[in-house]
Amino acid sequence: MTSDGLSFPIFNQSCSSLLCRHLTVQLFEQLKDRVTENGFTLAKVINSGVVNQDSGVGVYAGDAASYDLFSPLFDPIIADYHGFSKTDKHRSDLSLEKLSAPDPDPDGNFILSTRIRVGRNVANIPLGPALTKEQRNSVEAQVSRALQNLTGKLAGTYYPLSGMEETVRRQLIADHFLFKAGDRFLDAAGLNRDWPEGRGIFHNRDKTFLVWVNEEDQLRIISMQQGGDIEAVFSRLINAVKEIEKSVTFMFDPRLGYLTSCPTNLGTAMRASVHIRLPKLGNDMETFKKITDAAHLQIRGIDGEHSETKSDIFDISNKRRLGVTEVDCVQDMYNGVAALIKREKEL
Ligand code: ADP
Ligand code: CIR
Repeated sequence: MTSDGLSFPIFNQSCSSLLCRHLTVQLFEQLKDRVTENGFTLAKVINSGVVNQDSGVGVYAGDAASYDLFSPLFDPIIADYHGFSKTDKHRSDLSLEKLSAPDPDPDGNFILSTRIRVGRNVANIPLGPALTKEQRNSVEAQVSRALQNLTGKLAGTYYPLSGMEETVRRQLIADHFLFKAGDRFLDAAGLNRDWPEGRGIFHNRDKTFLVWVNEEDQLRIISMQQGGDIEAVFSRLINAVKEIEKSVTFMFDPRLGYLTSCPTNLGTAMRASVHIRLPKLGNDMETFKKITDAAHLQIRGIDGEHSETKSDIFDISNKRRLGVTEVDCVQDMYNGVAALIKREKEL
């Protein structure tokens, strides 16, 4: 069932998304006739959460104006997810020297790989859910041109999704480098329109620096490598972001930080994660969750968001991204991972 925007949506009894918890009939009536200059409406904001009743959040913004016009719905969802109030102001800080994260697993017994990504969108155009085909193609042209100019260890090649060999595409996904196709949450948000045109991936030779183009956000800038050297991964990411910023101006809001299509990514738009093998904690989810909750971490399966864990390997990452700095995000991840390893060794 899609959201028609005329009548209050039907939510299943089992629905526990932030959307169904915060959208009241009164709020729906207040917002249902509002439209941004890019044609984004309440029906579009909530469609993903109405179609996918198992959403954790369920809302997307179509443009910067969506966060203003639909703020009576977005603000409580943002407060609930990030603990960020209406009067809070985001601060960005990409200083490597403020991070204290020595490799928590120097013998390589637990951490398989470390990855830090940030989402970015181009200033003065809509976000992905309201982007036209022409605008999306123009983002791809602008960003791929900027990336081709990178030098040294960041130098690499842009591979458009259109025309990519199926075996290559599947292997890139299996190796955790490329986004999947057909995500139903993104689909209902309007983010898969005209697929695969305008999408692609850039990476350096070693695949330690990658950029996804026109997936959930127009850019996902990624630094990753085997093992647990978090500082090396953060350092490469900072360098890459600064280089790309020289030729692309990103959408930034003084209160909400970097603007992204999903409100969970606002602020730093950063997810710092490890893939970590924890066989003992994996069998004691109560203790596991206690540690991750205290450290503000999220547990995902290793095939990306909404994937289930099939083995004793987990994806552990920072949950908070707004109202905390980039350094805080990585520090949260480091602190929690160090605590998990300590507990795993004790069990
Ligand atoms: P995002 O991190 O961009 O929000 P996903 O959770 O869907 O999106 O993850 C995207 C891909 O990155 C998936 O293939 C996932 O397995 C991979 N990934 C995430 N963290 C790591 C990590 N620490 N090491 C290796 N691959 C990772
Ligand atoms: C959902 O609501 O489940 C999806 N739209 C994705 C939400 C973002 N991810 C998250 O909570 N970590």
